This record gives sequence, structure tokens and C-alpha cells, in this order.
Amino acid sequence: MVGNTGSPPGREFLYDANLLKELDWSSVKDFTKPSISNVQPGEDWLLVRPLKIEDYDHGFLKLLSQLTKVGSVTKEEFIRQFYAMKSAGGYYVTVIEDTRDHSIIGSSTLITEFKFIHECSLRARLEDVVVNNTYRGKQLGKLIVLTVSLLAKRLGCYKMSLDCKDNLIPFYKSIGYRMEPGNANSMTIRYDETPPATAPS
Ligand code: 16G
Repeated sequence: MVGNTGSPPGREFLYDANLLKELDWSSVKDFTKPSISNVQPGEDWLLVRPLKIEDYDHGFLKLLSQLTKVGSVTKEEFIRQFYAMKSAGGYYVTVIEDTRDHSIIGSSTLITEFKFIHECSLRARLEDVVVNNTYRGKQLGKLIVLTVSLLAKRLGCYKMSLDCKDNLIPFYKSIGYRMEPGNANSMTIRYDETPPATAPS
């Protein structure tokens, strides 16, 4: 386990939960109907908070597997990765808990990168957004994405970007993201699969 965190193992958040207090939802209030926020998420059994180690036992990885392949991750491996993220800094894995049974029903990750450009600014990336598909009509997708978007703003990031499946473009447009003219590409090289035999020139 990495680092002296000052908290009993497993009882701590990945990042300072106080950062989620007093996010300014005024600029995005029109994106949700009825209006919600991370502190008033619309149901008293919904809780938006940073990831913690116990979430391993409450369906966090199963939830991520609704997004993509997770594979087998032991609790030991999970804890090691948790502390690697925590000690590196810049990882804001944020979850929605159903407090009735402590299950994790939504998650998204904000990652910040140090830059020299824009006067040594920070850039934000939105990653691994997933919401349990049995909780419909609760605006959980908007809740979790807007929470980390506002957190990125609060941390001083000059922009936040994402790539996603094409069918999710309307969702992200509905909450303020846009495809910038001349700058709407996402390119990928995969290291975990066999490359195509001939690359187009
Ligand atoms: C989506 C996710 C990305 C995730 C990827 C996994 C968002 C906004 N985008 O693109 O964060 O890492 O799916 O797919 O959540 P992959 O397993 O094919 O890389």
C-alpha cells in the first residue's frame, strides 16, 4: 500500500470530498429538469462522492463493465491502483451511491493534466462515464457528468474534453459539450489488440 494517508485503510476517499461542496451549478441549471445538483440530486437516497476502497465490494467494477471490458481485478490489485491514483494526484473518480444498499450506480472520472500552454494551465479529461441502466429517469448521467465538469472548472482547468461512442454525442451536446469546428477528431492507436495488416496511407 502506498503512502501514509492518515486514515484507516479503506475508510478514505480518493480525493478531498470537500471539493464537491459549493460547486456552482448556476451556469448549468437549464441542463436538468427538474433542477438537480450533486448536493440535491433529486432523491434522498442518492449520494455523489469520491470513490473509496469499499466500493470494490459494492459493484463498482460491475458497473464499469457496462461501459467496456474490465476483466478480472482482485481487491489487492484494486487497492494498489487506488493508491497509485491517489499518490499521483489528478484523478477524481466520482461515484453515485444508492445509500439504501450502498451500491454504486454511477461513475465518472475527471483527470487533470499539467500544461505549459495557456500560462501553465490545467487541462481536464472526462473518462469512464457509466450509469446503471436500470435507474432510468433520474438524470444520473447528467448528474455525474455535470458534477465532474463543474469540479474541473473549480480546479481551474481551461477546458475539458472527452471521446465517446457516436450515439452519445447528443447527450454530451445537451449538457454543453460541443464539437469544435475543425477540431472534432478523436484518434486512437490500440496496444491491446493486433494492428490491422496494412495501414492506410
Ligand atoms: C468511452 C469513454 C472512455 C472509456 C472508453 C472505454 C467517456 C466519456 N468515454 O470512450 O472514457 O475509457 O469508452 O472504451 O466515458 P475502450 O475499452 O474501447 O477503450
